[in-house]
Amino acid sequence: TPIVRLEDYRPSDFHIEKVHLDISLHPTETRVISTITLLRNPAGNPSAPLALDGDELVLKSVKIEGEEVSPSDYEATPQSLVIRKFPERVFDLTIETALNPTANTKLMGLYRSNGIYCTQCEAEGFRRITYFLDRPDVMTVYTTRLEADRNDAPVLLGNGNPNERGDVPDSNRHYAIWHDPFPKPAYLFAVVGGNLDHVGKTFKTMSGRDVDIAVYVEKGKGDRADYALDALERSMRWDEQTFGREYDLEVFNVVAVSDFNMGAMENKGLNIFNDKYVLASSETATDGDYAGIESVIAHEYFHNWTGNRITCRDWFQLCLKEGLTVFRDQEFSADERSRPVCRISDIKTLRARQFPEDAGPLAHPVRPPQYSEINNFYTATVYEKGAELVRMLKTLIGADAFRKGMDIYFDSCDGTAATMEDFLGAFEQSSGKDLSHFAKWYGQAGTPHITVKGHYDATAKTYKLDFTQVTQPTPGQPSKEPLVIPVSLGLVTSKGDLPLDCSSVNENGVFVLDKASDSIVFSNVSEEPVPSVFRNFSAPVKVSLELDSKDLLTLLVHDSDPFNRWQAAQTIATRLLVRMVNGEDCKAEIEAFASSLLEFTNETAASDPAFTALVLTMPGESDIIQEIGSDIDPDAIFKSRTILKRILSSVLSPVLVPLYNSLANTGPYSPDAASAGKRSLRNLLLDLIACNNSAEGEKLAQAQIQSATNMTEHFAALSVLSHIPGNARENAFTEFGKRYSNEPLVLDKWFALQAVIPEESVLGRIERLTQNPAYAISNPNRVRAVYGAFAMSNLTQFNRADGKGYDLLADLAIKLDKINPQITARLLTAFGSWRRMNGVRQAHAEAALKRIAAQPDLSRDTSDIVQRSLA
Ligand code: BAL
Ligand code: ZN
Repeated sequence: TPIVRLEDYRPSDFHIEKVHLDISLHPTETRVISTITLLRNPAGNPSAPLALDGDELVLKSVKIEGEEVSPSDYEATPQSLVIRKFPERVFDLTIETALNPTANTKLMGLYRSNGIYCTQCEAEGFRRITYFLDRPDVMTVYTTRLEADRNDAPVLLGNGNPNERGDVPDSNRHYAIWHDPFPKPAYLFAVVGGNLDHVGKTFKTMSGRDVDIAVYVEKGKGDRADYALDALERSMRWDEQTFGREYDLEVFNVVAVSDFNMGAMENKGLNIFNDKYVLASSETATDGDYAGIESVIAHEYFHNWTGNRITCRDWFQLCLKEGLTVFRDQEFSADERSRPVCRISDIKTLRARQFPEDAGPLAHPVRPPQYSEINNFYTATVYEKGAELVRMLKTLIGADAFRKGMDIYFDSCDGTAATMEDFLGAFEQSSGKDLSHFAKWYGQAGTPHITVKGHYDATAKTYKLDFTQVTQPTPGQPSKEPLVIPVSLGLVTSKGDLPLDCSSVNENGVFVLDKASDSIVFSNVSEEPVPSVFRNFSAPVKVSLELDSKDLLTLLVHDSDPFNRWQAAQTIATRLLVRMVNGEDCKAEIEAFASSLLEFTNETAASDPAFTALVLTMPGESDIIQEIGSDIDPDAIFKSRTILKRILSSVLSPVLVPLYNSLANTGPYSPDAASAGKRSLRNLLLDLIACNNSAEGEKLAQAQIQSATNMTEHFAALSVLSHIPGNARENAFTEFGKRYSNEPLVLDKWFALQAVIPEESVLGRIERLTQNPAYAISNPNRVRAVYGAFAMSNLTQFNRADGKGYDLLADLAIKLDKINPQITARLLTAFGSWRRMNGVRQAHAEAALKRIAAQPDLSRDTSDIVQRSLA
């Protein structure tokens, strides 16, 4: 497979002044007539032929200035159209292609989802609609005429503003013309046609312009679109207030479809969403779903400035829009909800998804230097680590210079296809700082490991901190350089934070580590403190700090930084878990730790239930794997976690049931963060009760299912039951499956919950789930619910010693690759930690990967992941 390299970037040989698309929608015979106005780019190769990208296209005709071009004057394949004879001036090229949206199961380009015509063009889907210069630095103005059967598709939507609509005389067809005045790359193109319901309102922008905003959903689901509309309105207001960014078109439409590869897509003025991130009602969506909708709606909306108005020069710059936009949506959620709770949740996601990626065969820098399939780089590294780099930048230059830098970036790059260098340049200008060393974060893969040692000198009243940083080699990068690492810190005693008297620490308590090792000394330190380092997770690094449990408990109770309070408990628990995995019995120590958590719970449960729930949630299996590193025994990890939770439950038992009862819901459901926080603690308590007393847990869970007034309570109770084998569980599953048989998004939760049951019989259960009438291999949400949950979240069964878990995924991948390569490749990233597993597991995983690799006609997506995983 050809490799695309950043260093080979060359400007396009042609500009496109404008494009006019005439799309006549039909389930199997859609016609696309594209007229592009072209001229040579003076910066390109003056003798280059016109080479347009295609993908599985059927060409019907080619015209230049309205004249049919003879087939001898061009070379056309489904993958490209090369024209060698054309006028050396501005000219119109008209291309007609024929598409079959119904047969398009890759869900890239134009396809049908439940009868709705929709498109997905990022990264390279537009070339599946027409031949084009499908690269993000070719930006142009689009006018789209969309035509369809009036009954089949009464709603016709496009990018930009609506211009005109009407009936096609003497037919049952109608049309709509949309014009987008903002030049954009092809990946932001979109159309939708279907029989849709919508909710909408008028949004007044900060300069007083009226914008019609609307959320379109499948017929009959209009009552589930209100929260998305509300989140959209709040996002628009927030971007005005926080970054001074105003919306720029007369309309903004969001459309939810049920078959979608990604979460959502930021097409200009016409965001298309996976319905999972739009549809919500208290009966069908959990608190987590509501939070997800809020953040994805915000994310896609924020792309209007960070992604659309300023786009990427090439796909290597993907983090320019994604890392920055994730940062923006995280800040939005933090402002709308509890900032510490959001931050800890984001860090948990980063550690669970990005850290393993950075430590495995698929590790790559936030700005990768090369790719063979760009779809495989929509990763946790580009998105989540990319967001952390933006956050570090803010920490390093300060909030004022950061905001000024964003203004400079918006002013200087608006309307362009930009690079990371353009972005960082704006902050060099606003801060007056040289960011060239910081920029190495974008090119170096791997998670830096920081070791910190503290020494107190009681006589001199000084406290010294020694830092070292090391990053392990990653594929293609055998040696690593020291990075610029902002260390936000404090010195904590039982009376709280000490003043920081140290010239190396700025007024915000930040020390910048930019060497392999460095030390700092604090003066006037009145008593021996406990260092609190990497407050608020100030850098995406792993930290080793020699603190004993007593010190960590001091942080849990007294640290002014909520993240490090939470981290202190996590560190204690992780250490205990690792020792247990190694065969130690740590009962007495676990009990002591649990007693501290009991005290903590008594103090914080009432005032901050959401934070309490986070502290009481023990480290995940993935945290333990990362701590241990290699020769992983999944069964031992599972067992240790179970024992730890049992002991915690038993020590907390005096408060569990009373607190659980006191948090019972009164009044109607509201998805707000405070109410959700109470539910999260209550549901965690139910889980703890069941850990140690399954009879009591079963009884309470069944009662909670009966009394639940919303899906959060209902599903949490079902989750608790799912860990207790027996009739109660099976009956509850059956009931739930029946009750929601017509609710695919609800069934996805039910699919996933069953797929992660850590029991040998789960393989048969998965087989049965895929026989459910609601299951469809063609729908990414269903496949992710069953196989994604199994492979990513069922540690013991996916990594079974008999290899049957790996085989299950391999069998699915071989089948699915012919239908949807993008989803197949994504699922196979679950093999990313196969070399960490112990003995026989590795051999089974390798055999499964090799079996996939040996398939004929493997897609580029799947082949890329499999090859890199085996390398
Ligand atoms: N651009 C693809 C989906 C997203 O990150 O918004
Ligand atoms: Zn995005």
